[in-house]
Amino acid sequence: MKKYTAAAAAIVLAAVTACGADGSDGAGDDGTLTLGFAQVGAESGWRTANTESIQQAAEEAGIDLQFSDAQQKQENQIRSIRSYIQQDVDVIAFSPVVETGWDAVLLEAQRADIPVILTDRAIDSEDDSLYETFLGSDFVEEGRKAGRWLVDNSDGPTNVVELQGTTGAAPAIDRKEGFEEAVSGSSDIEVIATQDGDFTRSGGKEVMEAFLNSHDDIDVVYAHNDDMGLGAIEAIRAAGLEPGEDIRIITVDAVRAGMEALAEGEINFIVECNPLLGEQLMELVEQVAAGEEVTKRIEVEETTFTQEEAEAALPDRQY
Ligand code: GZL
Repeated sequence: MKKYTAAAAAIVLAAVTACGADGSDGAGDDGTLTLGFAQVGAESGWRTANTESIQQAAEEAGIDLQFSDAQQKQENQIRSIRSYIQQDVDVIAFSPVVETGWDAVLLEAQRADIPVILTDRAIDSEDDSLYETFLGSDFVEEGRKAGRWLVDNSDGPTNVVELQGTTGAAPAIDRKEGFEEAVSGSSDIEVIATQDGDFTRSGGKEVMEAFLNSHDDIDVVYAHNDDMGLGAIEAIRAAGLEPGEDIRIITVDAVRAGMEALAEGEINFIVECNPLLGEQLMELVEQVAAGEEVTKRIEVEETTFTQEEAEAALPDRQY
């Protein structure tokens, strides 16, 4: 009997030690936290600033960052999240490229007892226990700000073409909703065409070229991000028209290239979307890794810029 008891005790001890040694119940052996981050891609100036903010903040916080770029493909983000589960990281964070299709992989993370943080973009799920918190912007309000500016700065019939972000992405869905809500009270403002430009400069240029070929009465472009707005500027110039004058342009983000075009008069109004989420994200990583309760939705500060405001703000912009 004694022989079996000792053997059984050895097996239990080995199991417990093995479990504790792989850091599955907290930070690594030296106390360093590991964060697995699955980024959308590198599609825009905003994304670049967001990535740099996360990488710099992880370094400053002494957090080991495992980082992946999904090239705007959901299957790549899901693959990265699964690899972080396999690695048994302390926390997983990601910016969901689209709103749906995440429940299965997030359930796997939950069963592996790895907390998940959503940054930048949200998911559309019935089960909000699948993530600890969302850190990012109110995209519907961003759309409202764009629409309100147009209502306040239009005189008479105004035809708008809309360059939408990636189909199914929270910022694309919400910025469209907010803009439509804000202009719905003005019978003069009509969205005569809307199409997905995938948040990229080339996508914005291609869609704007198509709009210009099929419409000769475009007054305003509403682009869901600066990069598509900058692509539209190229198409408008190629058509022999003056951006900011013949066709006015409203965009969202306020990255450097967009702010420079605004200050030069090629863009007329920009709604800021703050990409600098890194510091707040690392604080949240430390809190959830320690098992602390965190607020379910944390929205960041952001503003808007006219051409005059852009000129004044440019010298101090971080991105
Ligand atoms: C918004 C972010 C969007 C930016 C685009 O938070 O998800 O994705 O507005 C980026 O520039 O591609």
